[in-house]
Amino acid sequence: QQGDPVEAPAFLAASYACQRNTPQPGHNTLLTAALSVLAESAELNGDEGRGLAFRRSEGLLRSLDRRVQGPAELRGLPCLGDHSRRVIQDLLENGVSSEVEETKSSPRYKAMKLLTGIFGVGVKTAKRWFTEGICSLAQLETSGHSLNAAQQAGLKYYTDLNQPVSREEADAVSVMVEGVVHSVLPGARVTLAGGFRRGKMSGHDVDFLITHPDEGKEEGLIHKIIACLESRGLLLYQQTTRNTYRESAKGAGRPSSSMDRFERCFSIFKLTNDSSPEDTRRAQQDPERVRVEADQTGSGGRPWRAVRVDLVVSPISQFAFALLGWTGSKLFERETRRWAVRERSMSLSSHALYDRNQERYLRASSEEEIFAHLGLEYVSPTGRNA
Ligand code: DGT
Ligand code: MG
Repeated sequence: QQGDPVEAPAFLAASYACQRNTPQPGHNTLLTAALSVLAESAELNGDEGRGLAFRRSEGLLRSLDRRVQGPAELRGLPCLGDHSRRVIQDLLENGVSSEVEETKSSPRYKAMKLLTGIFGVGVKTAKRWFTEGICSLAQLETSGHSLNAAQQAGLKYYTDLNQPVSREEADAVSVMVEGVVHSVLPGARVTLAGGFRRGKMSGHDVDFLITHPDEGKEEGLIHKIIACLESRGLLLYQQTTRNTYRESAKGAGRPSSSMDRFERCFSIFKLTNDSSPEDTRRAQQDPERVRVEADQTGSGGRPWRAVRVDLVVSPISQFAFALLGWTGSKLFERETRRWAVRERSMSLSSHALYDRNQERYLRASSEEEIFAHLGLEYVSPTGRNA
């Protein structure tokens, strides 16, 4: 019943996810789905360390190029802690893990998942509500809590936003975003990032990076994009943040301290049901048609759905770092930054790479150059599904 021990190839012995190629969806989806539940449960409890341990185990199993059939095959593999190994063994021997099943059916896990599934609600807020006995959307609505604008939109479009975005829908949104960006700044470049750049067939949102080959031209661009999207009736919600990133003489500081500093817009798009990429392209040439369709907001059988979209604007000089940082996966990003600090004494962010030994920033105009600076073999986006 137990398979032969596998002679682990060198890349499998690698303990950082950024040293491995991790295609999608992997050969061990039963195991990775189970570990993902335990990771999520720990994260929802605010136990980051425990969550990360399960995520690392999950990432390692995702990278294996064959299906694990017995515990003996796990010998010599890094990243698998005792707890993860016990769960895997259970799954391999019984086809199910009682711990995972109990977690999935626990009222706390179910309520926390539901509440954090509301756009704009983080773990802290959900925890507070759960402690007050709120376990459903109906209870939240009658609780008398005042919700901020993001949470109100999250509640209003809850069903849509918890329905995965398909590849085709992402392509339709891409055409919309490209049309708008090019109309407000010719020559600007729009790049699909996030899970879709990694080749995923569905996602929880659509992530875009926007830049212009002439440094400085991108300043203030997000506001023009938003104004144009709004005039075409394509936005249901948006919140914009300014670019607050500045290089400091002391370097990038802590690896995570310079995140989130780009001009950025968290938004909810109104995507019409017939928005195939081709239709959307045609509609771009006739914005009035899109506006009229988008106005048909009847609640019964409405001809559109809400889709979460993140727009991030980067100066061209930081673009390679932004692209690496916004392509993910989250574990791949975390591991790349951990590798940089621990193995190279460098600070990596979505803006820059700082070499602490040389006390200087290392420039890069492509992801390949960043991997080279870090002394890592290049991993293509489709291999970053850790
Ligand atoms: P999804 O959307 O659930 O299918 O999966 P992803 O991988 O697209 O995840 P998402 O959209 O949450 O984030 C995409 C990548 O962007 C993620 O791997 C890391 C990065 N990212 C997300 N949020 C932030 C942020 O607030 N700051 C920075 N710097 N990066 C972020
Ligand atoms: Mg995404």
